[in-house]
Amino acid sequence: MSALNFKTLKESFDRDGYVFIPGFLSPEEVKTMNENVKRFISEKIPSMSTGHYFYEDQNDPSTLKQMQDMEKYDPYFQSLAVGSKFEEIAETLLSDKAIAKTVEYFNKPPRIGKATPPHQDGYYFMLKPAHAVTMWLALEEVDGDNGCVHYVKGSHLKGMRPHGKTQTLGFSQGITDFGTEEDIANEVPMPAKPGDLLIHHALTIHRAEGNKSITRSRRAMGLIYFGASAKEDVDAKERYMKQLQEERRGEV
Ligand SMILES: O=C(O)CCC(=O)C(=O)O
Repeated sequence: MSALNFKTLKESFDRDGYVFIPGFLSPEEVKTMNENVKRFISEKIPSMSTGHYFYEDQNDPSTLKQMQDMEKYDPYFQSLAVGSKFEEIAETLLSDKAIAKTVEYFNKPPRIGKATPPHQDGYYFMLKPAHAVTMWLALEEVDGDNGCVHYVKGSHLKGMRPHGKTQTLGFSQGITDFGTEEDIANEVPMPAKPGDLLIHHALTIHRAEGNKSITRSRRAMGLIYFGASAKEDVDAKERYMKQLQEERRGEV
């Protein structure tokens, strides 16, 4: 990757609500990351809290779709989030100290990987203001067939949209009025190669299609950083987590 121009990155992030950095990781770095993901899955899942990992089909471990808080379980993923080049870019885009919140894994297993509902991460974060970024790094080739991310350009400038419950494990909330003319006109698909990095603002609307391929998975890493100056609405968050637990137990 040629040297990044932080000023240009920040300008396009502020304007569009996202940036795309091709080849952010070298093929060697992607190989190391893939090896660590594989190691993590076999070593750590047995000790992870429920709610930190999800399968498309609970009875089939090959359908692992999502993991979160990986940095809490493993030093490799901790070092990815803190004191890293990801953190450096987060600080540039936020113009703030960046607090690493979580390291995630997103897969869409072949054929059964479900769509990611349109949403704004800020709805889940409950921050005032929604001063945070999400990074999404392709671990393999991702395109329209296996479910690339789509961004609605400029949507971060238009505030929070209404969200409601979805049936998608790991993405319990989605925008209820998504699909306006403006959404459709401004939507941009983001195919990516291994090592390419997407970064979006906490208010940027995004979604992904399901995986239509019968042979290819769709694996990616996610990293979330909050701006240190934003305040977490702790009460709202607690209420929301309780609601999720109740939904999971089928109480509501
Ligand atoms: O990987 C996906 O399908 C969506 C990821 C996402 O919504 C996010 O990183 O905020």
